[in-house]
Amino acid sequence: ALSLDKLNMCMDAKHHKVDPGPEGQLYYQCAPWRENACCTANTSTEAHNDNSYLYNFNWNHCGTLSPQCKRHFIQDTCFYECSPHLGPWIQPVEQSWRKERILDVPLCQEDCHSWWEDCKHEYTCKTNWHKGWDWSSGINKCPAGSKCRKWTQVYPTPKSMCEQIWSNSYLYTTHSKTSGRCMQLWFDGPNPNRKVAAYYFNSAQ
Ligand code: FOL
Repeated sequence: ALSLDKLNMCMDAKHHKVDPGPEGQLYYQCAPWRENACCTANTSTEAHNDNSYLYNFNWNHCGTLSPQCKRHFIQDTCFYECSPHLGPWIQPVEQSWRKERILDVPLCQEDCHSWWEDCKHEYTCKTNWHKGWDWSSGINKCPAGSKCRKWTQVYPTPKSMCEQIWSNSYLYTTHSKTSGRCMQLWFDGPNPNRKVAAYYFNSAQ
């Protein structure tokens, strides 16, 4: 949709609603977005499923992720699909599956660090999870020549993981969740990210 409100809009991507609005039935980890969301209830439920229809994406491409690690991928999916306050970081992109993406969303340090800490004993075969998979079976598998390696070998630091895993959707920051200067994947209560988006939008004007 033509959006004049950069602080309350949905990106033009695969599953996003045209405009944000209330969604009373958002599932489990996506529930914090229920008052104003870019995701539907169905998308929020699917965000919790392995190999969900959203992208047929297989998180377990190098063995089953621990529940402690997987919850961060679910939260990332909720944030990506549901957030109505990503306007300052939405960019046009020429991809078959979406017309817009997010670039360099400043992520709170605690959320990046806890994600990496909870996943650091897992394995993966790729640094960028957006590109270069073998999709011949319908779900992504490691392409020929990409061996499963320890998470810490692929991502030596939290910053490397948060920035590289989704093609720089996120920018690593040292801002804390109380600063108002970074976006939070994990919150309860009213969405704290609107004020953060307003801060960055206004400082860019
Ligand atoms: N989370 C965040 N924070 N940012 C994102 O951009 C994001 N994107 C996804 C999920 N969570 C996200 C979507 N993930 C493919 C792979 C992963 C994916 C969506 C699509 C895929 O089809 N990759 C193909 C290339 C497709 C193309 O670019 O045309 C491949 O080569 O593996």
